[in-house]
Amino acid sequence: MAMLSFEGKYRVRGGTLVGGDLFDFWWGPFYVGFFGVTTVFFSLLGTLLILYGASLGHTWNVWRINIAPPDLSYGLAFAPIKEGGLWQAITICAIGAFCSWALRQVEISRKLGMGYHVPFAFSVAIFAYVALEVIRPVLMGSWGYAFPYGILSHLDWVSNTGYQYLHFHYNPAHMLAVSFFFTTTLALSLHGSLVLSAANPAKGEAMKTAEHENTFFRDIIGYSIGTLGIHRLGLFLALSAGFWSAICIIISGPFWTAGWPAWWGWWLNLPIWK
Ligand code: UQ1
Repeated sequence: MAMLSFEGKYRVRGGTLVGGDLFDFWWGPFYVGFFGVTTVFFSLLGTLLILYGASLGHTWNVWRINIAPPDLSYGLAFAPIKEGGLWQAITICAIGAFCSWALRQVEISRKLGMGYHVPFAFSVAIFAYVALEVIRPVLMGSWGYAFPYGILSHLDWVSNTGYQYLHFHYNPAHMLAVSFFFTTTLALSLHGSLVLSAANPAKGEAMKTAEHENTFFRDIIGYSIGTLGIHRLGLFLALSAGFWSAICIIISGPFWTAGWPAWWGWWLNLPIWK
């Protein structure tokens, strides 16, 4: 079915979570819905607050603009607007926009009768952000532990926070996250190259199919995970990367305060070395 007639068939009422029919319409190609309105509201307000925050700073150099969270001494209270309150408002807007976007994905999935895999996957990315900006600062007792909004300043934050634990690569959850990130790129490069190789035969020859793809992997490693399986594996790998990233920072501080190399003491202290 051609795209335009498909859209005509499936642009149907219903599936909304909030607002009933009120926001159940399209703006050009975009489905709006209640959460389309809230997405635009939070993104616009957040962007304007970032611009205002930048205007209060010392530079318009995009690399060096910085909007910092409140000082540690404010704890978990609201801070004055020019002392981190702006950062707090921007964070509320960001979370509002991200969650609105996820819920708009849910409404579109419901309309189309699809599974919720897309909003579920996006929610893991939201979880990673919320882990850094809300969960860990709340567990540590101050918004000042969150990362600042700025290209170089947030890199400085990552470096400083990492060195506070001496060597962040010894964090076992960080090890898992990094391994999942690398394995994700391996899986996508295998999958992308396999599909393109099947879709691009020699000139004049017919395009190859899933049977060729299966056979390639059975010939080379004795196993093919299958065309649906590779997408399940890819989603699992990518979500695991995001999930363990969130875990590795949540445990740093709230549940482990020494350097991460020292965590491996349990290995050195095993009775088998005695
Ligand atoms: C695979 O087995 C498969 O099934 C045919 C694909 O689908 C097109 C793939 O993209 C890849 C990469 C594989 C091989 C993957 C493993 C884990 C054996």
